Amino acid sequence: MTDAEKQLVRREARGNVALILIDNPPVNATSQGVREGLAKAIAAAGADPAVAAIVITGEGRNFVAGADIREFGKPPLKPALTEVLNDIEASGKPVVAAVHGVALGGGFELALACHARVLDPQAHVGLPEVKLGLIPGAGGTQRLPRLIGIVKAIDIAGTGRQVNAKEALGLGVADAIADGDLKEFATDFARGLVGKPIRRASAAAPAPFDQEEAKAAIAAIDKKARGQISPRIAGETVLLAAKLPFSEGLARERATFLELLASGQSKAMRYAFVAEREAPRAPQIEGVAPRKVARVGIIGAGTMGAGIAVAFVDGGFPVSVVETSAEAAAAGAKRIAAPWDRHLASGRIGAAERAAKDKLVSIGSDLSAIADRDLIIEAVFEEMPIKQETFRRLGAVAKPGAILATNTSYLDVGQIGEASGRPGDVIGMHFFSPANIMRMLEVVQAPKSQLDAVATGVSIAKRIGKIAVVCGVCDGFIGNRILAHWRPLVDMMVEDGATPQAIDAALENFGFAMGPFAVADLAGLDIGWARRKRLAATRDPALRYASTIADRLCELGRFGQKTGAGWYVYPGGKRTVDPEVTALIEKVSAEKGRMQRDFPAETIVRMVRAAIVNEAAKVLQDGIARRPLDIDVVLIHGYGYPVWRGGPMFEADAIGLEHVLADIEETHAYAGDGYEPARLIVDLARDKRGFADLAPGEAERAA
Ligand code: 3H9
Repeated sequence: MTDAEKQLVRREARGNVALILIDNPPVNATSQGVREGLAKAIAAAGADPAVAAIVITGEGRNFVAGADIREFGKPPLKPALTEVLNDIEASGKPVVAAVHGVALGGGFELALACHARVLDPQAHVGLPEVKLGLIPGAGGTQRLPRLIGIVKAIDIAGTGRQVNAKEALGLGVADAIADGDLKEFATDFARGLVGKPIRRASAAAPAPFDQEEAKAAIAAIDKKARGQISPRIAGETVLLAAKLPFSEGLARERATFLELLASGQSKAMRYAFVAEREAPRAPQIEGVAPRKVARVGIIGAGTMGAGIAVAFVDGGFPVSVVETSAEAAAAGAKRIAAPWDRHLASGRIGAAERAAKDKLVSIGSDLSAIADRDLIIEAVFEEMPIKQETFRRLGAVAKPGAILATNTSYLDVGQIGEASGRPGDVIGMHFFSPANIMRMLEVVQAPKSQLDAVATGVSIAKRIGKIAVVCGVCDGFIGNRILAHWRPLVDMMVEDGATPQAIDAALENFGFAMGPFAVADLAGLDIGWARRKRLAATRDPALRYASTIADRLCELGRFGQKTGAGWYVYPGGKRTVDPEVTALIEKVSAEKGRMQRDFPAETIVRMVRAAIVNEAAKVLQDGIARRPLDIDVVLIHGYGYPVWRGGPMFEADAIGLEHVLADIEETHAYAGDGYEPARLIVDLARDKRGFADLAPGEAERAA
């Protein structure tokens, strides 16, 4: 072995068992050096007469997290993982995988090629390739069904979900769960296999199964994938294991894997994977140390405040919540407890864990309770005077150096910060609802926010499992500003002849989980109504007002799902078109004298995407987002933009900005003022460049 290989794959002797250790931080991906090192180590152990059995394991936090994503798209380097795994499986000496942390993708495939698998109790295994627009490419779709059956393998390969050790044991994919030290346990286990017949997954036949059940499982996975193709293909490739000999199935799997690797969907999903991890590394906070946060305070225990409290407690932080009165505090306590009580009832958490949650929260109505807190998040009503008053009081009570964060979705964080008397400590933390579930978090940097305060917002996000994107101050920051721009466009279309259900269907077929009218019904129409009334006096009369129908629905008390009716009605919980709404739309359109026209689904989608990309470019020009990837991450994780499209900026580049510009011009011609093409897109399209070609700071110079 060369020095480089020794570092990546090492061999240690444990009596007559060879322990092969993969050591390739951060996650032991099967990079070229690992594949080569593994091949050599297996060959050497096979040839060594002192070795009777072999254990393969990983150093660090994981077994192996899969193929090296950074090698994808580059010319393949020998040896291929498939060949290495075939060699491992062919070994005449028993080979045991000792799995801790995660064994994912190629890592799980490595474990499947071994003759037995021993799992740490906390280990997880899975085939997440579909989440990168791929299918397993090193035997996963052919070995797994031979071990656990076709239908269960379709589920695991088609969904990409992680399977815990207990389930893995039940499925028969794990042979044992380690008791005590994993390496020792696995070494003993391997020794126990010496002299016994070797069990090779590839030699087994999948158990008999119900064809119809398998087809239904694939159809269900395909439906959930909303336009993403790899989950269905993964399921279909698993099905081949029932029809083809192992080697042919393996060849078909490999060919499909390579085809998908070159597909637009996989490129988009791999980009999104990297973008999600890149987003928190905002250039302005590079090298800036965050402040220490051990204890958290939250002002307000309404829907948002309660969700934020749950998120922090779930992240292990002691949280003190302050409400306006004892009654409000009691109601807030109930809201905070609700998700944990549900998890307890469903068995997701046990009684001890449930009790531990309660120990971390205190709630009352005395503001001094948050005086010792390192981070205080305000989640009161979305009204500037109320927020300012809260910050004035926080400025007086909070300890020096505490970070004061406002959970606002639209308001000026700078103005709120001034009220505290210490604007340097103030940032925005815009959580998305439900705050304990949604992973997106916009960390808002106001002009006077100190960089270490911003860095703290970002680092704390990671600690509670959120994805932070840093943005500047404007009405709606990144996400809501873009939403507020394109949302009126579909209202205009409804006035001009499109139905809400046609628009929802078009955008759901595009890949959004829910169309905009269904979302409005879920979120509550009253929120937008209140905002429109508040802004009525300052509205630009040159802009077309297309919310009349929404206003009328609210006047009728139709606030959406919570009142049983909004854009739709919900008999038995099912979203249903209401003839009354259809009549109302026709009436308002006639009153306004709107010419009716056809909106094919393709036009709806093209115009909406054009409006999103156009406003996103303005967000870049204005310096609200520093990088196109920030926008993609916000739209994917905050607004359900289909991840297999990579987000609007990535998709716009893939389409070509000159084509997107033509769509923007068409949208502008239709929707009028406010929809003018962004200078940045005009410039980039002229130069045949894309968003990905932007140099740091270039977008702002285009403004
Ligand atoms: C595959 O296996 C194909 C095969 O079937 C066929 C082959 C022929 N490669 O997420 P984190 C980096 S497809 C390279 O922040 P966590 C990641 O970029 C693969 N790098 O940590 C980050 O680096 P940086 C199937 C990888 O603890 C650092 O590791 N496997 C890879 O929250 C830490 O990552 C998957 O899809 C990789 N495969 O979560 C698994 N994975 O700091 C994808 C991670 O420089 N990975 N990195 O940005 C994961 O799900 C999570 O990363 C994991 C750790 C659960 C492992």
